[in-house]
Amino acid sequence: MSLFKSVKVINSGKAILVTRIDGSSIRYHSTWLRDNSNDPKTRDKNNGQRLISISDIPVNTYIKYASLDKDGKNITLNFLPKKKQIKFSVKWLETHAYDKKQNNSKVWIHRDLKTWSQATLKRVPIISYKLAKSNKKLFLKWLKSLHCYGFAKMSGCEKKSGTVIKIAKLFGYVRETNYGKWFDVKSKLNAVNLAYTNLGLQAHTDNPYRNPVPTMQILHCLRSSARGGDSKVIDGFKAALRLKKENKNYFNLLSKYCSRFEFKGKKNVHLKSRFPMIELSPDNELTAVHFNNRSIAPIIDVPYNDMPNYYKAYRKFSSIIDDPAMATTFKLAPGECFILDNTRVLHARTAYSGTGSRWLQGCYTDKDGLLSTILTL
Ligand code: NM2
Ligand code: OGA
Ligand code: ZN
Repeated sequence: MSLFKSVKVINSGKAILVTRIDGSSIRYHSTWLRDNSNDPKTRDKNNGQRLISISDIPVNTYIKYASLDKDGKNITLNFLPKKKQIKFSVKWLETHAYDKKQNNSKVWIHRDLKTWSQATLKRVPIISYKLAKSNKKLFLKWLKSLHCYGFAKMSGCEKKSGTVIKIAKLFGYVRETNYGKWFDVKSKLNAVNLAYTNLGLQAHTDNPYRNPVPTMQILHCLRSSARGGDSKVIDGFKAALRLKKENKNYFNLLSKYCSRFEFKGKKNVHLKSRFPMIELSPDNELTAVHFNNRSIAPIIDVPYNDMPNYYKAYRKFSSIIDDPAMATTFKLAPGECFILDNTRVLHARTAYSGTGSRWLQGCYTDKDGLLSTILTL
């Protein structure tokens, strides 16, 4: 961490400019600094939450004096018109720097994430239920890889109904939906959802018809003696980036216009949503993929003139998703489960035969729990 060499007040106190030992410099605004003060009147000492609101900071806040401590580790700022003296550590200022070049025109992926295809995810990160419970270090490593790839496996889980809830509780909270706290994925008569048949399912994200979508899913295997029923997972971010590379216009169409999704259950269930198939944040971070051929509803947010190309883009994206080179394929054995980031990783299954049995149990949970567990372990 480079130390600061000097600090000076600029722009009539509306900002400071600090110069580093290496000669480079960086600026911070007075209102931003005042807002981020860490004194006990600004933030509660007990819980760290902010006690003030933005209206408590005068519009004409400025810095009268700024000085660098002798050891170069802190700077002291004197604010006016509301008199206040605040210290900031140089280290804190460096980690929260915002005066830097930003490239907002590029689609970006958070640096903690790594995209993958069949070739790059040969070795699926895996842990046993027992180790997940008993070995903090290995468990944390596994959680981080789940976060990084949006996918991981667990082995050695109990082959008992309801175990999927125990797995979810290892790192988060179960999201109850109209399908229950957890659900049986089995072939049923008059199935309310095609997942509850023995048909193959094209790679998809679950519940795109629900807003907010469940951000994680767990599928746990209890029986798998039927022929077929293999699982496939695909990195939706990798697929989106491939689409962008192969046809930028198609990528733009799928991120610019919303698709529609809908699910009608038997009783008291009617879910509708509106999401782009490729979701970007305002600064062009790839934030989610919503893709499910079974639940897409009539698309009505694409202007007439763009509709033919929108369909071409949709078709192309679908063919990338179907490309075997994108997918990691495996067959779950009883006692195994996989966990995925449902905003990013798509899953599929091949059809299975009527002889033998196949029984999975699934549940939804959310990424906030996963991230919080990673940060606190
Ligand atoms: N189930 C398994 O999102 C979907 O409709 C896929 C979800 C029924 C909870 C299936
Ligand atoms: C699902 C699903 C896959 C499978 O339940 O959402 O996609 O392998 N199931 O049965
Ligand atoms: Zn599914």
